[in-house]
Amino acid sequence: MTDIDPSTRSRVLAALRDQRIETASWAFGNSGTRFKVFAQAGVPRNPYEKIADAATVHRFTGVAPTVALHIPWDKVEDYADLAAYAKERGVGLGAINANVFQDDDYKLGSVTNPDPQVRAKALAHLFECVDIMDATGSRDLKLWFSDGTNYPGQDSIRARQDRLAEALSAVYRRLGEDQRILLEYKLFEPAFYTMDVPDWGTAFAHCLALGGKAQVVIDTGHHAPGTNIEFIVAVLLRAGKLGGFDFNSRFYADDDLMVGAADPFQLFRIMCEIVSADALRAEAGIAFMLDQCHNIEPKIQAVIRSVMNVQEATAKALLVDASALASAQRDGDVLAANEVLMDAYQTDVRPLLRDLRGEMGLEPDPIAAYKQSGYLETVTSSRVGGNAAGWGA
Ligand code: AOS
Ligand code: ZN
Ligand code: ZN
Repeated sequence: MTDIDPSTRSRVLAALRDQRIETASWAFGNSGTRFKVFAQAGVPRNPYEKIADAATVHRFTGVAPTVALHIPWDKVEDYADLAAYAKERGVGLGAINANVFQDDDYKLGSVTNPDPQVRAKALAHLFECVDIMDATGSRDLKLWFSDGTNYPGQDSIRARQDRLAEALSAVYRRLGEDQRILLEYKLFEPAFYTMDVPDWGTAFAHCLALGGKAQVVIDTGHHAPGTNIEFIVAVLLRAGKLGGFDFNSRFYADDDLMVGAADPFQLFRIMCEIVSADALRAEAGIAFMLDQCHNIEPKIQAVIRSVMNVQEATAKALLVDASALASAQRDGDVLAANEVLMDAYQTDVRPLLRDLRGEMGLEPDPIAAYKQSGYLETVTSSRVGGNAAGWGA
C-alpha cells in the first residue's frame, strides 16, 4: 500500500482510538512452566498491585482500560473497594475468571465430576464469582473447565456433558440482566484423552442451549496445530455467538506467549474477520482480552508490547480496501483479492500508531516512555517478595 488517503486515515484513526484491549491480572505475577518459575523483581504482592501495573499499561497505551481478575488468585475482602481502587488508578475491572481447577477435589473434574459433592463445591464457586461480578460491576464470567478424562472408559463422555449442561444452566439462571457467560474451550491439557469442552463446536452447542447471555471465547492457543482460527471467528460472529478472545501466541500448544509474536499474520487474519463484520466497536460486545504468561521477559513491558501488537494487527485490518476486495471477489479474481489483503498486511502502520498516540496525548513510543518513567525501579524498591501468578502460589 502506498500513501494512506486522508479519509481512510481518519476512519482508521477513529477506530483505533476506540479500541479496547483487556489485560489479565495474572500476567503481572511470577509465572513459569512446571519445571521452574523464575521470580522477577518488583512483581505485585496482591491484587491491588496487579491493578496498579495494569493501570500503568493503560497509562502508556491508552487502549487497555480494564483488567480481568482470576478468583481466588485475586481474592480480596472487599471487591467494591478493589473496583474503587481500580477506578482511582484510571482502569476498571473486567472479566471474572473462575477457577475450578486447582483444588485436589478436582482430580476427576469439577462440574463434570462423578461425585455430586465435588460438583456442588464447583458450582458454589461459580456462584461466588457471579456475586463478585455484582460487587465489581463486571459483565463477563469467563469459564474455563480443566475437566476431562485421561483414559478410555474412565467416565461416560455423555454423562459428563449432561453434568456440564446442568451446571452451566444453573449459573446462567443466576446471571444478572447485563451479565453473561463466556465459555472457553481447549483441545487438551490438563486432560489428555477427552476434555469436556475441547472445541468451539462443543462450546457453541452449550451456549446455544443456554441462550443469548452465553457466548464462546476463543483462546488463540487452544486449538490443534494448523486450525484456521479466523474461520471459527467468522462462523461464531455470523451466529452472534462470539463473546471474546483470550489472545496469546503459540508455537506448539498452549504456550501463552505474547500475542502477535509467533504468528502476526494469523492475528491480522483474525482482526480482518472482526473488522469486516464491524465487530471492533464496543457495542458489538466482543471482549479482546490477553491471556498470557511472561515467564522470562519483563512483564509490564511485555503487556505493553502485546497491546501494541494487537493495535498493529488491527490497524492493518482496518487498512484493507473493502471495496477493492469485494470487487475482486465478485470478479473471481483470486490473486487480486489476495493482493488487497497482503497490501494491507505489508503496510508499516507504526508511524500511524505513533500519530494516533500523539493525538491521544500519549508518548508515541509507549515502551520507551514506560522505561523512562522509572515505574519498574519504584515498584522494585517498594515491593519485596512478589507472588506467583496463581499456580504454585
Ligand atoms: C487455560 O488454559 C485457559 O487459557 C484459561 O483462560 C485460564 O483460566 C487462564 O489461562 C489462567 O490460567
Ligand atoms: Zn485462556
Ligand atoms: Zn490457556
